[in-house]
Amino acid sequence: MSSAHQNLSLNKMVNASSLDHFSFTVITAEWNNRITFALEAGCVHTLKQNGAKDENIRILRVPGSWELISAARWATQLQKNGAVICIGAVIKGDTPHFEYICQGLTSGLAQLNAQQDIPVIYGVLTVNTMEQAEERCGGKHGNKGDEAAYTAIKMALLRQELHESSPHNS
Ligand code: RBF
Repeated sequence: MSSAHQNLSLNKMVNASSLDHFSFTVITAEWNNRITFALEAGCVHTLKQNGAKDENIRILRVPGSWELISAARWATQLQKNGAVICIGAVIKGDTPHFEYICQGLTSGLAQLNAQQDIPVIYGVLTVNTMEQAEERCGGKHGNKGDEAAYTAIKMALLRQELHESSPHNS
């Protein structure tokens, strides 16, 4: 599915200071790191470009995408606002391992989103070939790390907006 028709830009939603106090944790899997480090760079660049402060961006590395689940859980336990962004690249090989990792990772991160309050963003490529991965970390399909950052910002702002407008908070 192309992202050409997805609304992943921030338009005029964010003014320079609105991300001042938000914390972002970017967790990157080192497996296929030619891809994942490019995704991470895109993600961090987009966070900063939209006003996230250097000192509020934490970058963690885990061995493979499978480990994103534990690290994301630990990160959400420490954060009061903002978002946790998981970055990985799972590339189909000759064995069923791909399916197991993708399925476990997807349901692990889905559970985290369902069970706690900090948004956990799915910035994981699940592709058939290295070429498809390259096209999505700065190639003809853009950089999905940028898109993960936009999603993180939108969710962090949405959560804050809901908290601020809740009658229980006034
Ligand atoms: N991790 C990834 O992030 N992407 C992969 O494409 C990937 N492929 C794997 C293939 C095999 C056969 C194995 C054993 C592991 C793979 N992993 C991959 C690593 C996995 O996410 C995890 O780090 C290890 O299984 C240790 O828990």
